[in-house]
Amino acid sequence: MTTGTLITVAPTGAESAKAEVPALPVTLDELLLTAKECEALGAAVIHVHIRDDAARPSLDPVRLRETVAALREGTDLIVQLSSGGAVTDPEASRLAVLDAQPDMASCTMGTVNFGDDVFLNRWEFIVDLHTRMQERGIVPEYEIFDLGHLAALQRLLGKYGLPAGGHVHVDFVMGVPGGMPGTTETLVAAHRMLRDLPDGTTFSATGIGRSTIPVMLASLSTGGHLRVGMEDTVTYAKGRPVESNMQLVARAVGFAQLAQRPPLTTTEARELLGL
Ligand code: KMH
Ligand code: ZN
Repeated sequence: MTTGTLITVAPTGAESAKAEVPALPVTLDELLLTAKECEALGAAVIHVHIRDDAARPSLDPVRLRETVAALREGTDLIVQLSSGGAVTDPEASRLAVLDAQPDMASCTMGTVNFGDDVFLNRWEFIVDLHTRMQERGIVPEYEIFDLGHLAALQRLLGKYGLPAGGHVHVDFVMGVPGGMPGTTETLVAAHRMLRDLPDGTTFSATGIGRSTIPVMLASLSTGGHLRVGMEDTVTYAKGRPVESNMQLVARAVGFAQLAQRPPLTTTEARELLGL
């Protein structure tokens, strides 16, 4: 059954430097303004990475709590904190993200080469994240960087049970150098593997860099949802830097409307995700 489109904005990430990408929201004020504007355009979920006063990636617990509170007060968006952080973040700090009590948190389903770095996600760490989120009623978004991560998710759910809320939602992060490519063929392969997951499992997809548009089109045409934002894409078109997250959300909303799958409201999104 075709439904509307869940649109997630990932406005900041941990990889781009403010000096190189001045439009990147890095302060709480910038993040909040971006969040409000993206919500008005049709985003329902915000995937959050925060920065410190020097605009470096941070998992500072106080800042995380303040960020969750400010987003809750200023918007109706579903607040999803990144437990992935930056490739340099230790596991303990990544687990402590859950102490900020977000609505959702990301949970990456395996280790992946990440450009010249390694994004480490050991099995025991994944189990810890999953079970702590179950205990605290935080809904995970399982991040899938490679096809094997879907097999790991099947194993995780088989051994440790469904997430809080009972609904399984995954996000295909495609086109990371070292992960699965951001192509239609790969998205179709990932989509087919969802048959091994619980009935009703939903997915969104994002394509890093220039794979953003092919992945968006492939996701919409296979019944998937969309994640967009400057975490994943800083070039709007050849030779044109992204001006704002709003520009990317507006484009995603336009594609979703063309596909006759308009953006889900935040209320509809909560229902879909089991929040
Ligand atoms: N920054 C990447 C190393 C997540 O947010 O959970 C990890 C990442 C995934 O962005
Ligand atoms: Zn992230």
